[in-house]
Amino acid sequence: KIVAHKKREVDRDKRETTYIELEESEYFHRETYSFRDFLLAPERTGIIAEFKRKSPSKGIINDEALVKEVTKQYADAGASALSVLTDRNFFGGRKMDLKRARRANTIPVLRKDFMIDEYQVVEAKALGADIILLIAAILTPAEIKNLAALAKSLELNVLLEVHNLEELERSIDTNLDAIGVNNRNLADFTVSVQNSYDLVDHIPNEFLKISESAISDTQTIKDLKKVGFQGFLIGENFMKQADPGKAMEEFVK
Ligand code: IGP
Repeated sequence: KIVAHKKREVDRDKRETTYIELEESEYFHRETYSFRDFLLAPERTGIIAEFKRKSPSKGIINDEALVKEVTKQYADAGASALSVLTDRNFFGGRKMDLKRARRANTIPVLRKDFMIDEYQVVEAKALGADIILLIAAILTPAEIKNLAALAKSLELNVLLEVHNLEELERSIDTNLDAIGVNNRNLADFTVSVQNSYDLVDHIPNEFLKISESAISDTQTIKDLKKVGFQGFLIGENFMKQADPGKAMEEFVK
């Protein structure tokens, strides 16, 4: 349902804003931050802190928090990267949210959306993103290859999200920088961090290893680090608090 909606949305966006206009964006020619450098920096936490107002599984999480303030607090609290939802219909995100996060911060920003078309990759660069997400569950291996190659040519980092071994094995590509294991099953919304433990040894070491979703305590991060994870994508645990930035500050104390 999300993908069908996204296709219509992208068709409309293409008619509204041309590639030439995207390339005229103030951010289009900027040098991106290295996801790897920030994830592995010893003075940072490895946390990819997410700005997410609502989701299909949880409904409204936080519709008052402001993207600029929250992302700045996340970065000050030691986030290695920021994740900003730009899907409006299902996650309450805005493309402007990504621009605002970009403008306010000097760490990598991930465009969190359902990427199905080259246009969105070019648009991600124009909005100021450093990293794009490719979700194996909604893309063919050929699509992943194409979108990742385009992202690389724009100097964007690529995070591939997988949910099981089959997706991982069919989707591996040299233009990927990081593999994220989603602990949330997109088909039924059940969550289990065990999914990360089950898949970690199947991820080749040349890729950054990220555990995504349902992380709500620091012990889980310690345990995930022990088995080889370098990045931890956390949304709801912070966003469900009135002050998500403060929540992250407390979390990393
Ligand atoms: C964050 P959580 O459980 O901490 O809020 O999860 C992030 O992993 C989740 O928002 C997410 C997501 C996605 C959202 C993972 N993959 C793909 C939209 C699309």
